[in-house]
Amino acid sequence: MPVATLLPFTATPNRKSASPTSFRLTEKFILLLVFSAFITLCFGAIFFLPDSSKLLSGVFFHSSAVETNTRTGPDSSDPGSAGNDERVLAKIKKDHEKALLEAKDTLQKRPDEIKQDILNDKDKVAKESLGQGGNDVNKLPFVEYHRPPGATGHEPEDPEAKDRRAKIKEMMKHAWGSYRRYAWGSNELRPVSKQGHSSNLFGSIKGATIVDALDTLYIMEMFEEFDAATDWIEKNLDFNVNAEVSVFEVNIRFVGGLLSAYYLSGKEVYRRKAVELGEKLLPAFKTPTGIPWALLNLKSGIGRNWPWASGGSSILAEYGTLHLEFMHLSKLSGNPDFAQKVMNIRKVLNRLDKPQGLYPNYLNPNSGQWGQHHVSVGGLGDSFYEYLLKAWLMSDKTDEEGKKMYYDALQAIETNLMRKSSSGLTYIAEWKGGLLEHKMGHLTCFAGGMIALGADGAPGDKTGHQMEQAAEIARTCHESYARTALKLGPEAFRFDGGVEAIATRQNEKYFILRPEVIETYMYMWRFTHDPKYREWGWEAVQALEQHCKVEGGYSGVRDVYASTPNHDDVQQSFYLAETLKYLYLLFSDDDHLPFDHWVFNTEAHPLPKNRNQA
Ligand code: DMJ
Repeated sequence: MPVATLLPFTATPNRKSASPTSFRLTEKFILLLVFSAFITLCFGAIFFLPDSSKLLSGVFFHSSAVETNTRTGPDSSDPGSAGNDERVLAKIKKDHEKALLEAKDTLQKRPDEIKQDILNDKDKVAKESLGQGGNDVNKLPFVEYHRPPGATGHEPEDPEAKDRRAKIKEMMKHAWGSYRRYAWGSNELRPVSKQGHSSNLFGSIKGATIVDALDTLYIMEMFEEFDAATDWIEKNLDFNVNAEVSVFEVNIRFVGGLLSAYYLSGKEVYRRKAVELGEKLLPAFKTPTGIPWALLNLKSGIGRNWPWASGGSSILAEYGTLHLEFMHLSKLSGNPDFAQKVMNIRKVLNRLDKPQGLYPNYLNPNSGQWGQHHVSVGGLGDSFYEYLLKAWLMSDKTDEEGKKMYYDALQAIETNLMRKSSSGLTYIAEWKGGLLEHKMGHLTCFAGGMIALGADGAPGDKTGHQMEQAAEIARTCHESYARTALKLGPEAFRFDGGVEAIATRQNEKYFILRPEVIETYMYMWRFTHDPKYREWGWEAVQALEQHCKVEGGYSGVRDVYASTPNHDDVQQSFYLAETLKYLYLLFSDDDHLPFDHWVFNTEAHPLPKNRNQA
């Protein structure tokens, strides 16, 4: 079709320059160009002006949305339309309020938390597009993240508590800052010689202090340090090592630390790393009974037990301290294996006869029979009892089996191990084939906190009785500190040979920055608000500052009865994970990591209770 026919009104008959034909053609061509540019501009404006979709729907898809509504809903002349309008208005109001709340929530978040929310949303959309729950086996299932209450706190109103809490944060800064300066990436710090320290408990896995300290950094709002730790973990934390590790230690410090960091911060990297490490630990359960080995080569998956453990036995406090972390691993990975493994441990235990109702420290993973009949609520036994109680609490009190096992065990401990000294100090002795050794370990002092935590659910009106027991144990453990020259507690203290709460053997006089006594003060403070627990905690702070603080961090001491400290030159990772965290919580208000929502693993890593996981 000729252009002239298309554009009759563009003809300019008076033009003189070129021949009429050629002139007309050129002009028509130019006019065609101008016209098509104009049309393009109009379309461009429609498509690209802000809110063009609304314009489009209004212009081209005339009121289709409105029509859809009127077709499905009552006609405007319908007598019910007034009610409909109200419903629509109510919905608009509700949506508006929801949006306001969300905006308020977002404003309260840190930039990295907002970033994390965006990543979570993206992940959710990606998973949804993969199909229900996600089908990619190499990826973890989508888990909606909700931060449980009390992940961070606020300054206490009480001025003394406020100052003391600030002081603990300063201590954390010194411990962490020194580690960062002198031992970054090593497992622990040698604060006197100012260099890294590696414990063979972790094989060649590195960074124990970083992972153990993560949640303490978070709850103290040391976010810059937390971010530096996260960065190190993303780039350097590697579990593909050809080395033997302690399954228990790696679980409580690394898996526990990573899980807590995930629940506090919502950062996916922690969930991924926790599950990756958990999977590496699973071969430890390949024994005839499913009772795991103590030691495991992470590369070969070959396990064995400590050579010193009675007849090749596994240790109660080690295989009995996996439950909390493994239940969370199943939840976060969608892999039921973790939960099955730890539930099977209970099955094995429940089939066995228990001497006087007690659980011996040693159990052979091949035969499923007890080794030596030694029983302890300290080293080799301690956290097994703690995890029975906390499994019940963490399950929002649905794990009746854990509950029964805990209260039955506690009754047997009270009957057979708990004693009173002649001056009236309550202690928990060790039991060796029916004979009592009147010694209590520093480790055993955690039991004051545990008994207080469980007292509320004690069967048969025993709540008051158990609270008294807990208070008495706290007092005894305080005495073990008060009766030393440095005002720090020995590794073990005795109630025989004319002494009470005093270490008599040279190899029991050391203090390695352990948390258990302060842990018990923290629980007792929360349940009683008796000021003496804060005072006792403060005494410990002063002793730590005076005798353990050195230029390059904090060090353990070799003899708490010597008038001047002889430093052991190790800053244990649990000092940052536990001792400083429990001190900080002791001087915080109760709504910071509230017991209603959190349980602490045995390395003081907070894990949410089931009620938070709707
Ligand atoms: C920590 O690693 C844990 O608390 C464990 O349960 C026992 N010992 C240390 C601290 O003393």
